[in-house]
Amino acid sequence: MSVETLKAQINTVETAFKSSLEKSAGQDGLEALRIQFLGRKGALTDLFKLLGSLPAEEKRLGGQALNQLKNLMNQQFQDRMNDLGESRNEQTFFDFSLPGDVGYVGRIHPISTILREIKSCFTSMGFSVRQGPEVETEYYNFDALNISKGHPARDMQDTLFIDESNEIVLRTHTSPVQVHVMESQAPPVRIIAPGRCYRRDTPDATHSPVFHQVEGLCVDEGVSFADLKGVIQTFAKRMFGSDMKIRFRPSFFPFTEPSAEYDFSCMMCKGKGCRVCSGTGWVEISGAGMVNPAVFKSVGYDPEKYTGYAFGMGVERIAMLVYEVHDIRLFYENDMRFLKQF
Ligand code: 2NM
Repeated sequence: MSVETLKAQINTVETAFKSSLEKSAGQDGLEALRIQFLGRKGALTDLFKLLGSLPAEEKRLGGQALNQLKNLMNQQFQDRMNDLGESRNEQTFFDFSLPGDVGYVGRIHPISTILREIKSCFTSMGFSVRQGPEVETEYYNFDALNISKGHPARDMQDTLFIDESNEIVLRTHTSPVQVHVMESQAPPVRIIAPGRCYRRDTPDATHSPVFHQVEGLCVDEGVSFADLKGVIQTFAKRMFGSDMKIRFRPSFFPFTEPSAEYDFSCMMCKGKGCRVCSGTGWVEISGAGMVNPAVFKSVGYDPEKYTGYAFGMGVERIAMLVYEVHDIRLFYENDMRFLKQF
C-alpha cells in the first residue's frame, strides 16, 4: 500500500465522520458515533493498522496524516460533546432520585425588615407614611427647618452638595418631607417619613454616609409633649416588648423647642448595665421635641393656633440593637455570609 492510497482512505473516513457528526442527535447518537469512529475497533483504529503495510520511507508521512486526522476527529467530537453540555468522560446517566435544582431565593434585607416593623408600629397608631425626594434644595433641608445660613450642619464638611451654586444637596435627614407635607395641607397632620439620608461621614463602626431615618410629625390644636411621650412609649413597647422603658433628656435642635433626646432601657441587659449600653442601662435612640414656631411660619401654619411634636430615629441604629450587629458597614457590604443570617 502507498501513502497516497492511505490518504484517500483518510479523506473518506474524515468525510464520513463529519457528516455523521452533523447528523448525530443526542447523547446516544454521539456515543454510537464515538464507538464507530474513535472506538477500540473503530474506523480510526483500522486506519492505524494500515500503517504497517506502508513502505518504510512512507511510514512517517502516513503517521503524520493519521495523527492529524485523529486530532481533528477528537477535537470535533469534543466540541460536539461540549455543545451537549457533557464531557466525554462523564457517564451519560441521570439520577432521577436527586433533588431538583432550587433557584436562589433572596430574602428581605435586615434594614428593610426593621423599617417595615417601625412603619407598622406607627401606622397602627394612625400615622400615615409619606415620602419625598432624596435630592433637596437647601431651603427644604435647612432654611424651612430654622437651620440658619451659618449653622455648622450646612457646612460642606457635613453635607453632600449636588450643586453648590444652585443650593442643591442630598437630604441630611427626612425632615424636608415634613416641610413638603405641611406646605401641601392644613392640620391635622399625623405622618412618618421613612427613607434614605446622606451625610459626609467617613465610614466607621457607627457611621455610614448613607443611612436611613424615620421621622414623625403630629400637628393639630392642643398637641402636647405628653402626646409625644405616649407615642414614643407605645412605639418602644411594640417594637421591643412590654417591659421597655423610655426616658427623655433635655437637648437642642433648631427645628424643635423644647427639644429632647430619648433613650430606651437596654434590651440586651434589661437595664442592668452591659457592653451595649456602656453600663448605663439605657441606649440612646434619637431626638424629639415640640415643633419650633419658626418652622410653622415657614410653611404658613399659625403657631398661635397649632402645636405639634416631631421625632426622629436612625433605622440602622435600631437594627444594630435588635440583631446585635456591632458594625454599621456590614449592612452595606452585600456580603452573603452576613445577609444569609437574617
Ligand atoms: C429629629 C428630632 C427632632 C423633626 C422636626 C421636624 C419638623 F419638620 F417638623 F420640623 N421633622 N423632624 C425632628 C425633631 C427630627 O430627628 C433627630
